[in-house]
Amino acid sequence: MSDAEQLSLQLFDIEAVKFGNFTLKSGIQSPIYIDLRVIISYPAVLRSVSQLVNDLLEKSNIECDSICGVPYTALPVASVISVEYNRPMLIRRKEAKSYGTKKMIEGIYKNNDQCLIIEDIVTTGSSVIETAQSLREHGLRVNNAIVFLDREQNGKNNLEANGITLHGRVVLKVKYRTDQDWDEMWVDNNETSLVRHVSYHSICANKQFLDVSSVLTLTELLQHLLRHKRITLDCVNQVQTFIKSNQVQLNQPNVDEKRTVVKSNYLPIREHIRTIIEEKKSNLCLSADLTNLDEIIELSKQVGDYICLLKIHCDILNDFTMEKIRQLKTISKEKNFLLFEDRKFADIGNTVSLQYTKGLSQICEWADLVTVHALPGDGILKALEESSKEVGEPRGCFLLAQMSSKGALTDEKYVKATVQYAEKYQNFVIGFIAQSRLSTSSNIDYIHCTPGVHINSSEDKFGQQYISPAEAVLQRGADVIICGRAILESNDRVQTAKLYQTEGYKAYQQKRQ
Ligand code: BMP
Repeated sequence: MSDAEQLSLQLFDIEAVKFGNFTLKSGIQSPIYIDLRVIISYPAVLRSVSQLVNDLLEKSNIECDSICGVPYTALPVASVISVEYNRPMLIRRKEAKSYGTKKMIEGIYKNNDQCLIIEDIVTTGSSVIETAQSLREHGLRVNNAIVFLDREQNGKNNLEANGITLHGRVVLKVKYRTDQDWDEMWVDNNETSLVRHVSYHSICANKQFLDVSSVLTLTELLQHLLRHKRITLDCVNQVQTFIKSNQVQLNQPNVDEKRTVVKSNYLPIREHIRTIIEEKKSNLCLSADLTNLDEIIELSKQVGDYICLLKIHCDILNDFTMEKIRQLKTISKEKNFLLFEDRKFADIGNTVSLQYTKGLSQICEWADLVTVHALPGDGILKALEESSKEVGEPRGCFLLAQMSSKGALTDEKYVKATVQYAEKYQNFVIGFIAQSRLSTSSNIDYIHCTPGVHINSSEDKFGQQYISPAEAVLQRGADVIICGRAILESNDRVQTAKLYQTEGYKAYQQKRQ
């Protein structure tokens, strides 16, 4: 007898699968009732379920850095797999905590880690879809899910209709360059010839597929039970008729909604920065105000481990090319920091949207974060947010609320209005460039970045005003310290970056206690 067969009998014996006449939550009368939650009371059964899920994982040659069980029943299954087979686990909360870090994902992960979803039963597929979306929004790659039992009630089709799941078929949303512009399309793996014309970078950014495999289908379960005379043929026919006439349809999104699913990623970028800060013990943003991109690339390799953000001004670079900026982006992913273009947008919406997406630097293509002035009114945020939806990665901005330079016109009234704009566009505005902690009316944990940080200087000749890392964090309430010349003009950039990392993070920890 196969393991799956044996387990099917056990599930029947412990009444995880029952036959008769049941009224479901929806009011529908059903000849079958499946409740896998009971398996936690039968450790041997829980172990067998977990073992079969893990066997399938190994057989399918799926590589993953972590597994994530969908609450609740799949949680213990994932826990057993984690312990028995030494696979690190993540938990996706159903709701964010209302206190502390407001984390949605518990456990340790890095940007681009591969995570496998584990689910006990798939009926509509909605929990798997939701979990995949949420994990992806946190920077994880989710390409596979293993389900213990497929109820065959249209789950697979629903998953497929949501544009993120196809059995054994890969679907890519690719961006490709035409003569004048960028365009995009969906292709699948029998159209891979098209992919040759597409930049590798874009494919990576937009790859959104999920392959779902199940250990057992309902048909197989019924056959096992019939073979071992636990149920009659009549019962099998009744259940199959019921399943056929009760196919569930999830709302099918249109193409535009599909794209929104892929890209509704803004809020997590805030959390992403917090995670990087904790993981790398660094709240240091290096302001790499150098005029040579090659030099920045080299520097980022040397100091990448000690920073959470790398800020540049792309308009001062004399060797800017998209190829080089992509190299920097790759390093940012490897070293786990975000790329921050300090563009300080300050024009009308239409113009900033062009400045953000077009021109030589195509900022939106590569900059995780940008800076924006509130001066022109909130149309600027609307324009940037809309443009940012054209890429398949999370994008966000910092609003400049206060400046570090002497004589800045950012008075109290201005700051208040800036905060109101942030609240209105809270998915895109992830925080502020500020010199103090700003009071907001929502409980969003906006990230406050403070520039003008230097241990050995108090001012430069153009009115830049400096404070120490401790003062920035503990007295002014900064989350992130922005340091430029303090590091760039030092004798040893790497050692100095480490020093600012240590000083900044020590204060950050002290502040959050
Ligand atoms: P430095 O640490 O070398 O003074 O550089 C500070 C960096 O932060 C510069 O890139 C500057 O454009 C930026 N910045 C600032 O100094 N003050 C502000 O109020 C806002 C900024 O973006």
